[in-house]
Amino acid sequence: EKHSLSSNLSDSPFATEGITEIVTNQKGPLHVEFSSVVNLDKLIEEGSVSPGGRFRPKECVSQQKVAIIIPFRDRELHLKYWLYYMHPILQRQQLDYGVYVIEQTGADLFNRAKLFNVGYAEALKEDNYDCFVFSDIDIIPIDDRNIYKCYDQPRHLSVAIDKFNFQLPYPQIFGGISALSKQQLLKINGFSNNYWGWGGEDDDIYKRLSFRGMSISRPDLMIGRCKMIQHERDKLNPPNPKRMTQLSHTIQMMDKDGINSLSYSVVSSEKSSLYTRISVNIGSPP
Ligand code: UDH
Repeated sequence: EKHSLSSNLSDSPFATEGITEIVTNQKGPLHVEFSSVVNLDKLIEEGSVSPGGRFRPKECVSQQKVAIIIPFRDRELHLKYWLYYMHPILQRQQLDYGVYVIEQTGADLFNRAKLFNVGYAEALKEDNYDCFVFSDIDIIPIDDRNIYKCYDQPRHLSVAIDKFNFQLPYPQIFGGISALSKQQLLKINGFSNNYWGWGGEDDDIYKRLSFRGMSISRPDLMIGRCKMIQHERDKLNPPNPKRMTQLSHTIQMMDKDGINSLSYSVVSSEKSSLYTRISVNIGSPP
């Protein structure tokens, strides 16, 4: 039996309460490691992923169309691991999905949240996605029951990372991997475009969500286990010294800083066999 069965006939794709999902393709805990170099040839030859990193299950119709958005610059090796491990997991989860790597060009400070907004806007130009998973390139779930889809409430997926001893570092944390429906994103005007450098942007997202009356949904600490690829801090992503001050103004800023103020230009867009790479100019910090 390969189909995903529901015990309840709710017509909302985000209604999860009271629904038992039986997805027998899933395996539970997985082996994931980053010590040997991975080869993507087999995955490409297999042909299950369509150009641009699109997939939809043959056995059923997925409830949601999911765009996976990855903020990116100069992490080619991490991208290989991500594709190698994630495509098989996402396929077993029977998702209808597309993978968008949003690459910041130039040598300005990195801006993770603005790249998320760009990914949202660009994915919607391509298809009518109703769920957006925002993922760092260097975090892989090690249990495939951690589903990359949207829920009634914004979802935090990377809850138990090896780097943090498989614990949640603090209850409001919303960094790493998260999933928001189009509706949830529109309620908060997307994300801030103004966090240049490392830190703060994820807490800003949490504040936006809670100011709009939403709460965080999470898998438990076993299903939510993830591994992170160890790396040094990127030169162009030093801690943002303004982040604390910025975070004290989220409530005043959120209606004018976000999807409605987003400005960028696409430098190039390329559909390769396992993902779509969109390189963008997102401007410079003030
Ligand atoms: N990212 C890039 N390129 C960059 C910076 C960030 O692609 O130059 C993306 C990537 O998807 C990454 C995400 O943004 O997963 C988050 O950035 P990060 O991995 O640098 O953030 P994290 O908090 O690490 O995971 C901070 C540096 C830790 C240094 C530890 C030194 N021992």
